Amino acid sequence: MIRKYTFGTPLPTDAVVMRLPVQSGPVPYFDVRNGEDGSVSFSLALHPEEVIFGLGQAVRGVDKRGHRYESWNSDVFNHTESQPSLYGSHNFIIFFSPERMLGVFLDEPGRIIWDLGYTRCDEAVITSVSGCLDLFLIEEDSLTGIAHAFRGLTGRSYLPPRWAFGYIQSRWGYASEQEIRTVVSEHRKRHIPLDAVCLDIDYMVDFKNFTWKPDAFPDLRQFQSEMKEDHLRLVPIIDAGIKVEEGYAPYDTGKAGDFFCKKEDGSDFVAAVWPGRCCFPDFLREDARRWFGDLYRPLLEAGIEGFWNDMNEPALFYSDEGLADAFATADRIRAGGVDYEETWWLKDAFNGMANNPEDYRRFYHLVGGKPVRHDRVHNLYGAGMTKATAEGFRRFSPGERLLLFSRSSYIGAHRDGGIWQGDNFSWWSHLKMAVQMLPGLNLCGFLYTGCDLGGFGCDVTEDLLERFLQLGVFTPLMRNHSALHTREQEIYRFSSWETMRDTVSVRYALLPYLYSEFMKAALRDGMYFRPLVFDYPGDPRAVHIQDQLMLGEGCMIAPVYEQNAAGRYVYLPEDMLMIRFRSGQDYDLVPLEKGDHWIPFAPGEFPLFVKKNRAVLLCSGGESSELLDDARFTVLGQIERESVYELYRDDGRTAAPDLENSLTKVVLSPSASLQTVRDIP
Ligand code: MIG
Repeated sequence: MIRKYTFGTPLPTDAVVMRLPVQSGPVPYFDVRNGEDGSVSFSLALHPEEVIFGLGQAVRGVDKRGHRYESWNSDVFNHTESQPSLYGSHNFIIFFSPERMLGVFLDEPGRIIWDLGYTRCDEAVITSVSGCLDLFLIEEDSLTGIAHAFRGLTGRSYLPPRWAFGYIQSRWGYASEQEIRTVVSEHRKRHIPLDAVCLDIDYMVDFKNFTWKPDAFPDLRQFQSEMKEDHLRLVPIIDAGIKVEEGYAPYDTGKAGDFFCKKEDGSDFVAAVWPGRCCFPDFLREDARRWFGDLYRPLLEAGIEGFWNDMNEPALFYSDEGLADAFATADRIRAGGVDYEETWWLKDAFNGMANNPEDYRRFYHLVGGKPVRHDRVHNLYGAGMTKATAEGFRRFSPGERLLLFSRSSYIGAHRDGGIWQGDNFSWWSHLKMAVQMLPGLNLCGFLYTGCDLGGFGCDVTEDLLERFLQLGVFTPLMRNHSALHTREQEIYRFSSWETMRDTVSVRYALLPYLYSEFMKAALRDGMYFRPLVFDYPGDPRAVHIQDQLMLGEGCMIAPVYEQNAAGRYVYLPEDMLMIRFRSGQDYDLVPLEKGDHWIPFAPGEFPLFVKKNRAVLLCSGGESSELLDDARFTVLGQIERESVYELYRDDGRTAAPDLENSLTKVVLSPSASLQTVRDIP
């Protein structure tokens, strides 16, 4: 059951696809308080055993209780435990205690504060700063039921093409066709599977969107078509800002259509990002989205089938006004004399220029023809860009799925694209963080996601990359990405590249199976990754497990995320079969009993656990997703009673998949052996 309550005059967000009557009368569960500042807060006493799931892209554990978060899309290059916000606003949580099971969604694009047992450990207080919102309360008789109902409310998750489940190599700094050919050949000659290479901002002319360097990429269409013959795709980046430069078509056409965000005086808002001074498309306007979406055309016509959208919080290095303010502060200090305290102000004046809250109050969007100040709708900006891109894709190739993943997002954008988890570091703690963020993202509809494997910032070590890859084997987006000036982290750079290659080979052996699990989850409004308690609601141990996740219908993962760990503890909520992988062909099959186990995992080893009477399907592998044989499988499982596995297969690209007709029922018969080879035509 979903109930809707409205406070103030909420602005449209397009998050919800279901029409519901607005309830009158008091909101159950919560004490509602109107703040003197115009805010509205909802408070609720927490049961001692209550856990809180959700919030999507946020730091800390699977259970969000015990901290204060803010929904305020931010370009934060340092995901410490104290970060209140990351790049997306995913305002959905589930309260779960012996006494209650309640889903809560706040549909409001301004700032939301989530005090989840922070100020008082026994109370949750959720505040909409604007005082406006649609509040949705979801009650079902299971956690999965709530998750499913929420997806019904907000719509089906984005479906990427099947090749997007292949291994993707990326790095900020790849500057030419030549460099990319080298990256590819270094993979191919070692038989490290690879499906795509990302182009970061270095492919553009002066970081200008929709341009590419003529010397470095003389014939992009030809290059992409050669790559495609080798079953590879190029995935270029697009940033939110459009460089202010007359004669540059995206600027000229944007200006002609008046599609940029405006200041109060009606002039275009300008702030610097990578290309220098930029204007910002008003993605909240349909006509601006149409214009922007069509800008992808030349790249699509060159054969590009995937993009990543960046800097769309939007990230701002500084505005004209912000820079002027900083200089004014510097001049004032110089005139007044510098002492130790002034040097702090001086530093703050310049360090505080990026993503400055002042700047988000300097510009306006047109919503229904009326100007709305940016900070009122801040959290929608990235979602608007995703929408513009997806709409453009649909106009260009209506029948096909293209790859799109964005940095910034809001619920609703999960229908149009995936997201990556943002600028993590090459830290062991960030490997754990990536694991813990996944179920929240799935709960909020973002199924196609993954972190920068190896870590984006800082220098990776071999063992860390290997353990990151072991997680990446299971995340729908499996991308190795790193920042300029950090240690190069392509697999082939390392002495243990063979081990890493074997790890990637597990992904390819599992690819048809993981794709099948993903597609069923997406098409049935389910979750691909879940906290354990979603499957074992009555198990008091399962509810507190923070570092293992259920995957698909029948599996569980338990990544190793500590340096030099020779293994780890794993809690099995029921008897399971452990597949301890070394490669797609090399693994141990170990039936284990419900309970706690310490299990050794040598550096190149990692597990997948399978419930009884469920199966995992391995294909014979290959170096590209397009070269896998998905008609012949090794079926792994502990089958004690006749069961059925539904294998989802389609052409991997149709925009309108037909679930029922894409399923093959694989009958699993009771058997003493844990693996059988099956032809599944
Ligand atoms: O300010 O395009 O999160 O993945 O490599 C940094 C360069 C801009 C941030 C993205 C990252 C990307 C980088 N970008």
